[in-house]
Amino acid sequence: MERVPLERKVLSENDRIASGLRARFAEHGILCLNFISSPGSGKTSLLERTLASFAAGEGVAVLTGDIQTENDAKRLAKSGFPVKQITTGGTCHLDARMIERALEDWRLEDLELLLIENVGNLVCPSSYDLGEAAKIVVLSVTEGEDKPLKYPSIFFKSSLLVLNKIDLLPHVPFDIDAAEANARRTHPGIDIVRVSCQTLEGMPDWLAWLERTRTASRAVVAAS
Ligand SMILES: Nc1nc2c(ncn2[C@@H]2O[C@H](COP(=O)(O)OP(=O)(O)OP(=O)(O)O)[C@@H](O)[C@H]2O)c(=O)[nH]1
Ligand SMILES: [Mg+2]
Repeated sequence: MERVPLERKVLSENDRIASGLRARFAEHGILCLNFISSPGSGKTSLLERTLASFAAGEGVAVLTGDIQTENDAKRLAKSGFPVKQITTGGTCHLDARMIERALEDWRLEDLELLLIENVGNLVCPSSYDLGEAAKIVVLSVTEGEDKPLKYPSIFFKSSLLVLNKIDLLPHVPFDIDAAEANARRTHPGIDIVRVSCQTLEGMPDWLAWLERTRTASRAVVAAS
């Protein structure tokens, strides 16, 4: 079979499973967020800081994707919240089937927020719907302000851009205003927050975005 029709078939099968997941998340009132970035931009660090902001016993859980190791799950499990590693064994993105399998032995009734850290990659994960309510793209200041123009798909599909590692701005030639302008050129409606997972600068802006999104999601559940 030619590559393009095969790719289309794989993606439509993924879409079918993802819409089943989305329906289950809606049924259980779960907000699911899919974090995507290049390797090392700070997805796990952002999730560590985020989990630390929650009260013990909140209905929060994390799935974290990696090609090879369990390192991120070990880091995130220190929070005390349920965490599961999905090791893809070479695949450069998570897909909906992997999420479905990972959720098999979790009680969705107990969850209100599901955070998914995708495999570090700015290209492939953008094509695979995981049933999430929103994608969040993380870009760090060491990566170059042109990335939203070079990899437009993930910036176009994301609801929020987290510009991370702003503590490094004095040390790198990164024009953060140009990065934001490039992101808005690709996706005019994208929300943007600037944070440092190191110094915690900007963290309240990210947590406020998350809280607004959780409130909006609860309102949808209440109305349905
Ligand atoms: N200076 C600085 N370093 C940071 C910041 N956030 C993360 N780092 C560092 O960047 C490195 C990568 O961070 P991770 O959180 O592992 O990045 P990741 O996106 O989860 O990486 P992958 O899972 O491999 O894709 C680590 O050494 C972090 O300590 C930040 O805000 N400032
Ligand atoms: Mg990580």
